[in-house]
Amino acid sequence: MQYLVTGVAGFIGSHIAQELLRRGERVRGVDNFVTGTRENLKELGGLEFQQADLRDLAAMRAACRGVDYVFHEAALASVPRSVKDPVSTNDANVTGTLNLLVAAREAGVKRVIYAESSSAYGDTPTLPKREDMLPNPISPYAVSKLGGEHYMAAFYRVYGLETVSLRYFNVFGPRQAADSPYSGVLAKFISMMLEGKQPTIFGDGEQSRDFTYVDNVVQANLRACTAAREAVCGRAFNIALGERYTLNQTFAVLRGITGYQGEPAYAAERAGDVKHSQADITLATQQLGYAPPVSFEEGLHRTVAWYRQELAKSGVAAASSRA
Ligand code: UD2
Repeated sequence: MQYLVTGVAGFIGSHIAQELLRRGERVRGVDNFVTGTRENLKELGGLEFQQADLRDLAAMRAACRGVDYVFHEAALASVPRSVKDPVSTNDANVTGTLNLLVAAREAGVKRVIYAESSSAYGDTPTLPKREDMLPNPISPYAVSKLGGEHYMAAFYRVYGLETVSLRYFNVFGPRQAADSPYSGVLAKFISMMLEGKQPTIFGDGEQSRDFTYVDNVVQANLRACTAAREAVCGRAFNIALGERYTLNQTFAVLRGITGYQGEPAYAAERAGDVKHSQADITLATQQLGYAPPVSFEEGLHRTVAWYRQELAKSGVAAASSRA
């Protein structure tokens, strides 16, 4: 089998590619390095890499040639980025996804698995979120990811291209970028706390998230490839832990793991933010055989250990450049 991972130099894409390579599979990856990094590719020995942008249909045609399965992880993620620049988010996430689907269909790809987002649910009061609830996106980012999901379903219905959408809930883990204003909260908090810097909580910290360790998401993707067509294609599945933690609770747990002594700063709530998010993962459990292997705390421990190691490496590099 030949696999294609879009966004392979990004956080989640690099983890999926790494697991496929570990299993001895043939993996091609594309990335435009807008948010992905060359550093992330270093872990991916054996990867066939093409630098390409999803907005370039000809490049997507070249990427899909001879491919059996596509994991579509490339996107401009981040709610605040989309609030600031909705057009770029739409170009990458909606037009980019459409181009990929057109190319995948022409190339006779067997199945496309899509990184959808829990932001599709928006701020509806009902918890946990179930796939049969009406979507209610708030931010341009949420609209763009949901747009991609609708294209996935349409390509299955209209052209018979097999597609599966996985609605990821706040994924975290090693290699998640921590150095951008648009970084995920756990990447930011962990790296700051390890450096003794004070993190800022937007709002009162009582907002909650279903934080999901990246290995759980990798498992879901691999199962989505092999699950029965009639059970999964043209559909969307929540991929999460099925629990929720407030930012205040999470900060307290991280204080224990990182050894950070200070308190968080508090600032105004972020525009487009959802208050509470938690998944019902019954459907993915039943139809994909999804069973998240890593708990929240275990995931935090592994993630902190990774950032600690990175910090030690950069400390060594800084010391040797001074010498
Ligand atoms: C959304 C989606 C998630 C994924 C992600 C990609 C929801 C519920 N989740 O995550 O599935 O698609 O987008 O970007 O829509 N925060 C702080 N301080 C900081 C940074 C963030 O307090 O320095 C808060 C932020 O206001 C929010 C929470 O932490 O309440 C999580 O923010 P995030 O950017 O990590 O992820 P979120 O929930 O927008």
